[in-house]
Amino acid sequence: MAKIVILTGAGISAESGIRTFRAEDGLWEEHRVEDVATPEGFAADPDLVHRFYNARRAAVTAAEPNAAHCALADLEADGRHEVLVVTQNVDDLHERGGSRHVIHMHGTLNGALCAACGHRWPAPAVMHRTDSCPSCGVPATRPDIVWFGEMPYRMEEIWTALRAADLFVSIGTSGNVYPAAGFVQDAVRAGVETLELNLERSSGTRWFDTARHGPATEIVPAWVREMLA
Ligand code: BJW
Repeated sequence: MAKIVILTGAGISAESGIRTFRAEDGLWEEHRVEDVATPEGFAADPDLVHRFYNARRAAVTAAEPNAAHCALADLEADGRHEVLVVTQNVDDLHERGGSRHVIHMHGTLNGALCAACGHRWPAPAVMHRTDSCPSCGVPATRPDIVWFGEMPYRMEEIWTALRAADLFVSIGTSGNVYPAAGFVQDAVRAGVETLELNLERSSGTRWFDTARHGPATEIVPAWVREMLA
């Protein structure tokens, strides 16, 4: 059975109405990235960071998976390929689209993390700085999100799957943020075939064996149809 590792980024959720990250003005939902996506930003203004993620959680709850999420679930459900989705996205649209094997390497909006003891629990719809950890009782609740300077989750598992894959596919990611941006080079070194599906050329396009450009809701279902033909 062919093993396929699929890396996804913000572009796959764009047509579900979730904004991507790198706007031309360098701002993200009107905030500087350093203020809302670093441990230092959280330490400086936890109320701001909680408000930012509470708003994003609400936006994701109101969104629906699109044809690209559903196509990847169809590829997995078909059973002829072993499919692992490694997503940088913190939304749950892959799971709601039907994918079963999903790794959230940058965490999830549905998770809460205690900055004091490391305990994790399901996030309420609205989180506050003063929420106490259900395990240690310390009011140090943060979103279970991997910020800049922090180690992404389950990296050994991801690299092992990548090296053992027959095909690596990158969908809807700009290739600007490491370590995910380096997966294509890891795959090439391991002799794995590589395919990019993105709206436009990414920073890493030159590394891929093949690249197809267009909206995810068109090019991902088209690729899956070919795989299942
Ligand atoms: C469409 C579309 C449509 C649009 N259809 N496509 C200097 C050099 C190298 C590295 C570093 C460096 N200085 C610091 C670093 C490390 C740093 C890093 O990479 N920084 C760069 C900015 C340079 N990385 C880290 O700190 C990471 N940790 C780390 O490295 O730990 C050490 C380590 C060492 C060794 C091994 C392993 C680890 C942590 C990174 C955490 C990233 N966190 C964020 C925020 C949290 C999530 C959240 O709040 O939502 O994750 S940042 C943000 O970027 C978010 C995303 O997951 C991530 C990637 O963005 P993505 O998905 O690519 O989105 P965009 O917007 O950039 O691109 C969208 C793409 O879609 C575009 O190409 C569009 O064209 C396309 N698109 N519409 C198809 N309809």
